[in-house]
Amino acid sequence: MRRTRALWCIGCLFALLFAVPLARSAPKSVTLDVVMVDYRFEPAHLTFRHGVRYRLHLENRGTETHEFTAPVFFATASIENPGVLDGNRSEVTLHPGDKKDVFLTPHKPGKYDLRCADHDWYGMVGGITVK
Ligand SMILES: [Cu+2]
Repeated sequence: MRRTRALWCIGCLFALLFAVPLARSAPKSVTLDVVMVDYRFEPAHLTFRHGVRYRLHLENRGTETHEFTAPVFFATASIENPGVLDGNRSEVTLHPGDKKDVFLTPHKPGKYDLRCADHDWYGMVGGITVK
């Protein structure tokens, strides 16, 4: 009986030793959702805080392909999954129904341009503020 309890305690100890560091290893992020429709961003103006890790979640609910084009903003942020970007790291392309996440940390406060490279002429523009 005593032995069973000792084994149980050792089991708990191992669970604590391994589970706690695993939970800590997934860094926290703030999720910011942007929906793209024909022909606008919702919301059109995004605000980030510098030094904070974000999950920028993009969804295209329109019937056309849209781009989240923000070259200067992306250039001043560290991006953990740069493979999601294209066009020289200037934009994220989403076909109808696509959902993509960009994990990034903005570093430089300021105001940045946001547009859809295909439909800016149609008013599909917005803005990004980093505080
Ligand atoms: Cu577009």
